[in-house]
Amino acid sequence: EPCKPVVISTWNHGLPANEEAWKILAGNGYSLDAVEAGVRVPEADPEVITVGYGGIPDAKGKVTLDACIMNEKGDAGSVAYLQHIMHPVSVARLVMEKTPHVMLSGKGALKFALANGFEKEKLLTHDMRKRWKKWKKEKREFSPKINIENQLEENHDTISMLAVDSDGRLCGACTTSGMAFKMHGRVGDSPIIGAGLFVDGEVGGAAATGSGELVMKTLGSFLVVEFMRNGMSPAKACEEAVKRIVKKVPDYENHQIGYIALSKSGEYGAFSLQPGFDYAVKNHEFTGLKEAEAWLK
Ligand code: SD4
Repeated sequence: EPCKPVVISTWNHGLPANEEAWKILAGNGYSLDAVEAGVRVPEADPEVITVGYGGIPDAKGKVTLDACIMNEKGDAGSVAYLQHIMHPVSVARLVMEKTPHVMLSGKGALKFALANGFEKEKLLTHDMRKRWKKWKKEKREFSPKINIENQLEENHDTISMLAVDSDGRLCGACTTSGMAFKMHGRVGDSPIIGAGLFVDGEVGGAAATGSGELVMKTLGSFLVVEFMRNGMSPAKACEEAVKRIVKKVPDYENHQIGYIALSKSGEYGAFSLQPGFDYAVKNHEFTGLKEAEAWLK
């Protein structure tokens, strides 16, 4: 029997995020509150340069954020190309709870956030502004790079989080500043329901990190959940979704993709394209990082 409650999230910034989520899960709270509280940790942390405040800007030096959230009933909310707001995941939650829509973008999303009490903040840190200036001087071409440790253009550090609470409710959230120095206006997979995140409370949830375009073209998270629906384990479902990319995308070797998945019962797993994809897990039996198996060795 898998252990509940449980929370899993992408990369090592998932460790402190899981701890925050756990405070809610351990008190028999709602997994939706847990995933929101969890991913707000890296959103507010300037050291995490691929999410929220302190995120890497786009080619024009603007920090533009993508995020979404989904609950066990299939309700979803999302924001894309949102500027000046530190916690896009919380705006996404309000889109889900307070509007008849799923997704708001750009200026409209900002207006909605401000109308709901969010503060306008400066998200581009001094440090990131300097690095962006340096990037601009050196090269103007956008070129995604796979994960190389401690490299600024670490292009895959979205936080995606999935949790099952003690009542068996499965929810997920995803938030990112997107690809480093992306084209101005570019939106990735992270706010796209079914791509960066998908939850079916009767089956399981899945979420992605890595080159968003590849995830979008294969509707990766939805695909993982469908594989689980058809009987695959979370890890196997993630592997099959990575293999779909390998089959469909000719230059897949230049990219990293990581999927995490969690079943309704609390079984979890992950798989990545390149080696080196860590994900953070917390339940009553285990707290720590696991390295996903990878397609390329
Ligand atoms: C995106 N999937 O925007 C995200 C990138 C990522 O840090 O994982 N970034 O394509």
